[in-house]
Formats: sequence, C-alpha cells, structure tokens
Amino acid sequence: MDLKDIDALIIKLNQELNLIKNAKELEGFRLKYLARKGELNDCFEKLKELSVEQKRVFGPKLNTCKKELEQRFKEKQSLFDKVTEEFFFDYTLPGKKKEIGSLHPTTLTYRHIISVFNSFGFEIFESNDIESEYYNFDSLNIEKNHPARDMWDTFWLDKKYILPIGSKKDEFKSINLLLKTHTSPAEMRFMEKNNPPIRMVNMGKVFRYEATDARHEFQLHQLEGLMIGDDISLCNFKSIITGMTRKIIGQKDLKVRLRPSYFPFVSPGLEVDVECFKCHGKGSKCSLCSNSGWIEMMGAGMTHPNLYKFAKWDRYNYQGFAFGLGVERFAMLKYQIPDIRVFNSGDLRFTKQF
Ligand code: FA5
Repeated sequence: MDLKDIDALIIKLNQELNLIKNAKELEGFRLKYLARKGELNDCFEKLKELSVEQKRVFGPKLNTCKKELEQRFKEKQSLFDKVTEEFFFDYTLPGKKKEIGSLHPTTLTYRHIISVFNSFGFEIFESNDIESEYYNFDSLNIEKNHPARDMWDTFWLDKKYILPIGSKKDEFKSINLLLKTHTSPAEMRFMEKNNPPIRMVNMGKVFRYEATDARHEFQLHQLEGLMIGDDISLCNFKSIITGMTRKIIGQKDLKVRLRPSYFPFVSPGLEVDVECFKCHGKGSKCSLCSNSGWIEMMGAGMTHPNLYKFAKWDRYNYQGFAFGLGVERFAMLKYQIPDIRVFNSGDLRFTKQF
C-alpha cells in the first residue's frame, strides 16, 4: 500500500459522498465502503502486511479517514431522513378515522333488563364468579349426593391455585370451590345480610361444563331476581315477569308461558318460555327451539322456606319468588339472533351491528 493511494481514496470517497442525492444512494455508499465487508475495511486488512514503521504512518491516517467519513455519512443521513419525512407528508390526505367501539349486545341487554327492574324498586347486588360449594348448592337446599346437582355440570376449581390472600391453608382445605353454575348463590348471600321486604337483582357470569348448540353456551350470563315479603304470591310473579319480559323484548303481544318444573330451592318450581321467534311457534324443522315452538327464558318459583332457615331469619313464614333468566336468551329474542354461539365468537361483523 502506498501513502498516495490512501490520500486518493479519501478524496474519491469525499467526492462520491458529495454527489449522493438520496437515501438509496447513501445506503449503496455505506455498503460499498463503510460496511464490515466494505473497501475501507479491506485497507485495514492490508495494514497487516506492512512493516511496523509503515503501520505507524498509515494506521492513524486510516483511522482518522474512517471517523471523518462516518461523521459525514451520519450528517447526510439525518438530512435525508428529514427531507423524506417532509417530502412524503401529504397534508391534503384525509385524516385517519379513530374507530369508536360499541357495547356488546349482552351488555346492552343486561343493562336494559336491570334498568327495568330498577325502575320497579329492585336493588342491584353484586357477587363473584368463584363460589363455594356451600353457596352454590348446600345453602340452596341442594343436598350432597342429591341427583339435582347433576342439573348443573360444574367446573370445580383446584384449591392449590386459588387460595385467597391471607387465608389459613388448613381452614381453607374444607371449602370446595367452583365457577358458579348459576346466579342463585347471590340469593343466600343477600338474604344473610338483609331481612324482608326484599327486592333484589343480581347479574353475573355463569359457567357450565356442557356441550354447545344454538341455545346453549358453556359460559353465559344470568340475572337473578328475588322478591320476598309477607304476602307475595305466584300471581305477583306471573304479572311482573310477563309484563317485564314483554317490555324488555319490546313486544306487547309476545306469547309467554309458565310451565311446572323442579328446582330444590323453590316450591312450586316453574320455567318461563316464550314463543320461538325463528319458527313463530310452528316448531317444524327449527334448530333454535328443537321443534318445540318455545324457547326457555328462565327458571323460577316460590322461594323454599328452608332458605329462610339457612339465612337464619327470625321467622320462616315469609312468601316470595325467585327467578334466574338467561341474558343471552333475552338478547337473542330482542335482536333476533338465531344462534347463541356468535356472542362469544369475537367476530367484529357481529358486534359492530350494535
Ligand atoms: C337455573 O340456573 C336456576 N338457578 C334458575 C332459578 C332461579 C330457578 C331462581 C328458581 C329460582 P336453569 O339451569 O334452567 O336454572 O337456567 C336458567 C336460565 O338460564 C335458562 O332458562 C336459560 O335461559 C339460561 N341458560 C341455562 N343454561 C344455559 C346455557 N347453557 N346457555 C345459555 N343459556 C342458558
């Protein structure tokens, strides 16, 4: 290597750098000279072949040359970045529209249902998704090993993962926990803290270990209602529930039917059905109502006096009714949605319609 060659290279590189007009050319320059396999690094490789005296002369010269070039490269690069930004910013383009979300139909429906009950003087009570076996079953008059427990296929929880903060491990060993299978545990939790007259609604997520179809989901929302006093009758229940269902759905002449059923925490027990909106009660080849012409909306009945004992009330001769309705079922009816599985699908084409 000749000292003159290096001087010539420095002059050549500076001239090339001056002529560069855009970021693309600048990148080409970097790859050709400054990159790891670039020509400037080749010069450093060649240094190894020189004598010690020559290295003392050429080494510092090459280093200074590289630093200067890198500095000028950076200056040019920041200039192009600025120019590119300004050049490509088109002030005439329309602005980006910010998407505004909307409420999920389940939320819209339960808010609507709650507001209707609220206007009738029902107070709102909140509860947890995780419940104990006692509140979900025992305190609702559902004895251990009673076949009625099979009505709710249960997700039991492994206690080792969910010990509440501050709990003593041994004390907790005796409590079986589960994802609540219905909102009825809220009845007992409320009754333990309040005395009649009672008018309460509770909204919650419930979980069931069961297969899905057009009417069934394994995670759904229920709304529990409880009204207890001295002379609340089944007639009161019928008129309140029929009136409210028609009001919530928005159809004055909606066909509502009460049918006998069994739940251990009510006596007598009932189920409330409405006419299927898909087949209009005809019940032929209908996947929604399984050809029955009716869709079940809620379980209900007159509160069982045993519950007053579990709540440790001073006397047990009160009368009242309770009900647990499926919020998604109400939403299906209100918005004519023929399959419950779309609610949790996360499909924006569905949710954007509300
Ligand atoms: C119950 O859960 C009782 N706790 C209701 C009750 C409350 C009875 C108070 C008496 C007194 P059932 O399992 O039938 O009952 O559910 C109540 C309602 O929730 C059903 O009528 C239906 O509207 C809805 N539902 C039940 N299971 C599902 C499911 N898998 N998917 C969607 N909705 C459901």
